[in-house]
Order: sequence, then structure tokens, then C-alpha cells
Amino acid sequence: MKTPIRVAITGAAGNIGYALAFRIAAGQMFGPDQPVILQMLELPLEKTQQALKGVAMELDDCAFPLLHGMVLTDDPKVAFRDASWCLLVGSKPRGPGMERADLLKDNGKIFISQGQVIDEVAGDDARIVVVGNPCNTNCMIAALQAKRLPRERFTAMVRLDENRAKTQLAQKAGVPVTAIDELYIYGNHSPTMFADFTHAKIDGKPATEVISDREWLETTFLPKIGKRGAEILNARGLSSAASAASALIDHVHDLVTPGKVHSVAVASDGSYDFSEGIWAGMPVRTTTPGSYEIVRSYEMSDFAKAKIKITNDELLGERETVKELIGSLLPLFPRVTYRGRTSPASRGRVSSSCRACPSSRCLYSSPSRR
Ligand code: NAX
Repeated sequence: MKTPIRVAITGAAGNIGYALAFRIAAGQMFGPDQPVILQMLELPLEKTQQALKGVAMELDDCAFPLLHGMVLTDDPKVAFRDASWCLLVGSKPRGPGMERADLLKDNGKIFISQGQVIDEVAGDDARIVVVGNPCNTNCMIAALQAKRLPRERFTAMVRLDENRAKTQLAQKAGVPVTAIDELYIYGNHSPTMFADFTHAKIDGKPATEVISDREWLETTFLPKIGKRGAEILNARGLSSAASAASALIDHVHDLVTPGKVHSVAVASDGSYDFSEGIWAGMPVRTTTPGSYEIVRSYEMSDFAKAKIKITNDELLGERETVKELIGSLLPLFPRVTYRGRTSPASRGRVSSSCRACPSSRCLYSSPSRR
């Protein structure tokens, strides 16, 4: 059995968190021989902390062999300490009448402080995935805080869009979803993103040959993928949760599986004419577990270039909105010396018996974990 890895999940008691934690504990993210310790962060509110305890109780009740410990906390420094993977799901939802710019700024503050704490306390091998929206720009903000961890370690999730696009093409062509290949997402996780059907393959043939109705591809398929989240929200009364958790499983699973080519929002180096320094979806190939290279080989048509320009412009606009925020915020957590590192001022109750976090201020103790 391998050494357990620590996986931090923020917003762990939320909709996506609830759909995610069990699948990680079941081995679907890191494989059937990789034990995990889940370090779950929630807001310091009685109701959310209570809900988090409920999630932990259910995880206990599953008796997952790979779940070697849990840490429940409202303190980012406890949640991210020594984590190999930091899954940033928690963020403030857009309220009624709230402007997108205000959402960007409010959530930007969360990702500034979390980026700083991760850079300070997470494991040397830490990888960070941002799901909380607007995830591309939040990821950029978090990555900009890092002095120790390289920015390539910070990725944002566009995999849900890839999965959605694959299913829509498969259903149109009347083939299983496994017949769809080379369908990648470019740009923002928003309605402007470009699901590149022009290079997609269906059973090895160009998708544009199998589905010759170009108008459907441009005017039905593309908007459907872009607005799928809103369609689900209207139908369920809640935003996508199980499918988002599933996409995050795929995102990380493929990032630890060398050879996989998949859609990931990464720091742009100018590939595909994305502006440098924004985080944009594009195809990457996993090289070694946790590392990847951008696949730059796709030649874009004028149609595809125009679509990429739209989503790039949106990402530039988001960066402009948070420009002052990025430059101005100081660390949000008070720091004191702690075992050679720094730590926040005392907060939460000490659990001395929890194997997962013998020295941290965990709000939950699971002494009987395997
Ligand atoms: P919920 O509101 O159900 O859960 C979010 C949880 O995060 C809450 O329990 C809240 O208490 C917690 N939280 C808020 N701020 C926090 C902080 N600073 N630290 C720790 N926890 C915090 O939302 P949910 O449906 O789970 O969605 C979470 C995020 O995912 C949202 O921002 C949502 O927009 C985003 N999504 C991103 C997707 C993607 O493909 N990138 C798709 C699904 C989803 O829309």
C-alpha cells in the first residue's frame, strides 16, 4: 500500500463537495491503491461546520479502505498543510442582482488569501485545481500569490465543458461517448468558451464529416455547451454538482495519468493566440504524474480563431476587473511562528488523538480511522 496523500477540499460541505469527497475516498481520483487523507475546509459558521461534520460521519459510515484520515476545519492553514492536491471548490455564489464584476472582486479576495496560504503550508509537490467560479481568473489570482510553487501547478477546471461537449456530439451522431476524441475546450469556463468541434473525431473520422450539418455545430451545439450550466440550474433549481464533481475526478485523474490529452485551463504562454498570463482552457498532455505540456499542434481556422478571440477578450476583461485587487491585498491571516513555519493565530479546538493531524487544530477527531 502506498503512503497516504493529503487532499484538501474547500467548500467540502457544499453541493459539489458532497458529490466529490466520497468518490475521492473510493479511489476514483488517485486509483485503487492510493490511500488519502481528506482535509476539508468550510466557512467558520456553525451551520456549515455542522454540515461538514455530517459529511464526515457519512464518509466514516462508508468504511472506505482508502480513507486513512479526515481533517475538518475552518482554518485554511490547517486544511492546506502538507496537501499534495488542493481542490478549491468553495466560493461565494452570485447573489440576486449581483454584478459579475462584484463577484469577481469578492471571490478574488478568497483566492488571494488561499493562494498565499497554500504557497506557505502545502506540500512541496502541491498541485492546485480551481473550480469555484469564475474559475479561470480565480486560478490566475491564486497562482499570482505563489512564490514557492510554480504557476504551472495551478490549473482551473474546464473538463465539465469537455464532457458535456462529448456527450452532445455523441448523441447527435448516434454513437457511444467513447467514440468521441480530440474534442477540447479553449478559453474561459463561461458561455464564451470554444468547444473545438473542428478538430474533433468521431470513430476516428472528422466530426465535421460525420455531422455534416455545419449550421447545427455552430449555432446549436456551441451555444448549448456554453449555456448548459444555466439549463441545469433551471431544471434542478440547483447548479451542476454531481457532473462537476465527476469532471474534477476526471481532471485530476488524467493529470496523474501520463499520456492523457485533456482540456485544462492553464497559464497561457501565447499558444493559440491567448494572451500571456491569463488562464485559458486548451489541450494538455500529461507527461509525468501531476505535470503536463500544452499540445500546440492544432492549426486553427479563421472561424476557430474568431471564437478564441472572443473568449480571450473576456478573460482579459476579467483580469482588468481584478487588476487593483491583485496588487493591493495583504495576507489576510495573522501569522505566528509554528514548528519552523508560520501558522495562524489559534483558532478551533485541538484534536490530540486524530492520526490525520496530530499536531493541528482540527475541529474533528477520527481516532478510529485505519
Ligand atoms: P455551494 O454553494 O453548494 O457550496 C460552496 C461551499 O463553499 C459552501 O458550503 C460554502 O460554505 C463554502 N465556501 C464559501 N466560501 C468559502 C471559503 N472561503 N472557504 C471555504 N469554503 C467556502 O456551491 P457548489 O454548487 O458546490 O459550487 C461551488 C463552486 O463551483 C461555485 O463557485 C460554482 O460556480 C462553481 N462551479 C464550477 C464549475 C466548473 O466547471 N468550473 C461547474 C460547477 C459549478 O458551477
